[in-house]
Formats: sequence, C-alpha cells, structure tokens
Amino acid sequence: MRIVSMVCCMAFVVAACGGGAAGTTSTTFPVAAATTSSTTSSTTAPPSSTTTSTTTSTTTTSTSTTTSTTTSTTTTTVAAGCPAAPPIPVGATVSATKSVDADGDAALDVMTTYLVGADWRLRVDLGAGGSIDVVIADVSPLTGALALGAFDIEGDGTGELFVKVDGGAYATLVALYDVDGCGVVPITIGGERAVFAVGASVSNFAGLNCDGSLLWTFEGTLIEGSDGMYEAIDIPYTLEGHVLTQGVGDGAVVSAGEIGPLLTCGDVDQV
Ligand SMILES: [Ca+2]
Ligand SMILES: [Ca+2]
Repeated sequence: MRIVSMVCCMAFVVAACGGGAAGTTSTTFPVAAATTSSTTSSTTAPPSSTTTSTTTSTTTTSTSTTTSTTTSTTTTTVAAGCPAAPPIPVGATVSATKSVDADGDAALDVMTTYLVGADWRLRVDLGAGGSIDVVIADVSPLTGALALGAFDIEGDGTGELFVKVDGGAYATLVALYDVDGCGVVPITIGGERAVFAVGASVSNFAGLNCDGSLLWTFEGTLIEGSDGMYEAIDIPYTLEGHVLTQGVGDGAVVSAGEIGPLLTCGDVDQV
C-alpha cells in the first residue's frame, strides 16, 4: 500500500563542480623550444646568416602559438552552456526561486517563476552557463505560477521541474516540465500537458509520490457512513523522454490517519 507509507530516503547527491581551465600551460613551451633550437644552430653557422634566420624563426613560432591558444579557449566556453537569455525585466514580479539540477550535469541551476506583463514565465539559469526563459501556458491568474523545485522522476540524472499553475477549493494543480537542450518543454500525458491535483478536504484527498523510477498519483474519496474511511487508488506512471504513461492502479480502503504527505518527491515543496 503505497499511499500510506511511502517515505523516500533519496540521497540527492550534488557533486561539487571543480571548474578549471585546461590547456593554457603549454603555451610557453613551443616558443622556448623553438628559441633554443635556433640558438644552437646559429652557434655553428656563420654569424651574418645566423642573426637573420633566428629572428625570423622566433617571430613566426610565437605568432602561431598565440593564435591557436585563443581559438581553442573560445570554442570550449560556447560548447559548455546555452546562450544567455535577456535578464528578468525590471519591474517583473518573482514568485519563487529554487536551486535544482535540471540538466543533470551536477552543477546547480536556478529555477525561477515570475510575472511580467500578463505572462507568467519559467526561467532556468544553468550552472554551466546560459539561461532558458519561456512563457508558461495556462496559468490561473488567481494563483499565478510558483516554482516548487525539481526531482529526478525516472532516475536518468535530470531533474524534472514542478510548477504550481492553478488551484481550487481544496487542491493545487501542479504541472511538470523538462529542460531539453537549451529549451524547456511541458511533460505530457496522452498529448496533453501533465497536471496533477495535490490537496485534501474532509471528503477527498489527492497527491503525488516519487520513488526514484516512477511517479505515483494517489487519491481517495470518503465512504459515506464508514466513520472516516476512504476508498483510495494509487496509479503509477513511467516517464520516457517528456511523456508519462499510465500503469495499472491499485485500490485500497484507508483511514484518514493512514494518509501520508500529499507531495513526496525529494525536496520539492509541499503545496
Ligand atoms: Ca545543472
Ligand atoms: Ca529525470
């Protein structure tokens, strides 16, 4: 019975990223080698021709080494991240900021939801450099959008992004997103954006659990005349790429005391 007792002890290991430039120390060696070689040969050659050839050789070698080092450093920087998006506009309203690893490179990224004009936007500033900034479709103007955090649902190393996008009388609606290259895409079920209810009232409850390989929804309805018992069902979903596929559910009758936390996916915020 997964509803009651799912306690995920997830070791969310974020490796420290030791940044460091490589390949710069070799710059001086070709120059030194060329100079030494030229000097040696000039010792045995006639003085007049030695002076001319040594000068030419040293100048040529030095120019060539400098050019090649500069080109290599520039290429590495571009390949490591994504293009920089424009900064969050002055006057925008930031609703939440979370540290996540959305692209799975072990460098922490910053996930932000904010309102500018009439648009709620989701922004990811990547630890490797660059940023992604997209409009979130179908956000309730009553609740706005709220970044809740990220969890690696299927265990492939990338964190899926949890965002509150709507809310009703007892439940909050949570949508899921994936970083895909230098973009962010909604996770879908049956071709539609995946949105899940999380919340509880006296007569109903609904929530989400993650176990490191599957996403589980659970929900229950009070059985009338049962003295506080609920008819409940758990449903597993597998995530492949950006698509969730529903598995076979499992029903049970539970008491109110047996209902666990309503959102248990690592350190993703309760709603
Ligand atoms: Ca990252
Ligand atoms: Ca993942």
